[in-house]
Amino acid sequence: MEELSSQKTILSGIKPTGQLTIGNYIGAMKNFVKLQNDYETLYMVVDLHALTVPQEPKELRHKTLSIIAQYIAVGLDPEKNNLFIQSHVTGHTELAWILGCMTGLGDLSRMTQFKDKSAKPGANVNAGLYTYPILMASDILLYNADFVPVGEDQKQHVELTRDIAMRFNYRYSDTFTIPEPIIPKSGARIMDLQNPMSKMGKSDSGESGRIALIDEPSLVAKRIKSAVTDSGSEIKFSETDEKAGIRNLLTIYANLTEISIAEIELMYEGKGYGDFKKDLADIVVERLSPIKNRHDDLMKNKDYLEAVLKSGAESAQKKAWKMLSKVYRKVGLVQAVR
Ligand code: ATP
Ligand code: LTN
Repeated sequence: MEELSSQKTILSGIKPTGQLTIGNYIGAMKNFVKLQNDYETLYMVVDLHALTVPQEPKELRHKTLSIIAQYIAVGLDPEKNNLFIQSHVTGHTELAWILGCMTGLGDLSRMTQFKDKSAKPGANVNAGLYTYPILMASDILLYNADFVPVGEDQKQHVELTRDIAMRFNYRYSDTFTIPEPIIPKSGARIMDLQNPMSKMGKSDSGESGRIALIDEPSLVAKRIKSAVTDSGSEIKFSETDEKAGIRNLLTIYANLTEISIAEIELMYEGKGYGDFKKDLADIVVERLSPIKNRHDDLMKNKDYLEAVLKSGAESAQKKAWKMLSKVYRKVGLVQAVR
């Protein structure tokens, strides 16, 4: 990441589909925090994306605000970052329409996230789930983002965004910046604690397979201690499927402490999974407790959160209008007289 120059724009978003997990934190939010000092940063809660799966309206409102509070609680300073809610800015869905008219059905059908989500038993396979990557491309291109910090599962969507942007630029002349994903080398895919062959997801994982940033400390410890491992006993990183559980726990340990995996292996030579899990439970609790406390305080201060959102949306809206009118002009729409 060292080679990134300043003045560039960083943008990312998280869906309010459930409680944020340590997967969201390690794969994406840790990078949001790291990048906040040197770049222009826009971090959204992408509530329109959440509607691709059925949501209870009251809960959706609560989860959306709770994620804004968690953005601040993990260390994003609202003075330095543009924190806002996607639906507060007009332009995301409008640009998505234009981009949708330039995106092939074949491209959308290739998307792994669509294939996975629509193959789930009882899945509600609606048009929004299918066109979701176009809205994501619009989120990114609307602000000319240079870099997009995300976990591994979003790489394909950022690649599609790049293709759409290049297609538009080729057809209508240079308009969009071609964005690049920023994906952490380690921790880009934290796995479900009960099923370490699948990704920990805030809405896809069962309760015992995930840890939320705002879970009670006793629950956090319990989840780590009951994480699935294997019949072995050595604390060693291995790429084999059998070792997926311990590999995932080692990755979580390394990412929350910044101690390298090799060093952790040395620290636990001659010790068993029980000792390792006990220490990891303490580490996760120690790391998450201040986040939970700060979140809980912020949720009692709705006026403050609303002020943050107002200023975030105002400044994002200015940028969005500018880009949208440029795009409308380039594709040949007659300018409205206002
Ligand atoms: P859902 O289960 O509802 O699909 P999710 O937990 O996958 O949600 P998103 O809102 O889709 O979360 O993702 C927010 C960010 O967190 C994205 O950048 C995504 O790549 C990253 N992310 C999500 N899950 C993980 C994970 N298990 N490990 C690392 N990064 C993750
Ligand atoms: N598709 C992403 C969420 C998302 C996003 C974005 C991420 C929507 N818009 C723009 C980065 C940039 C997901 O499912 N995690």
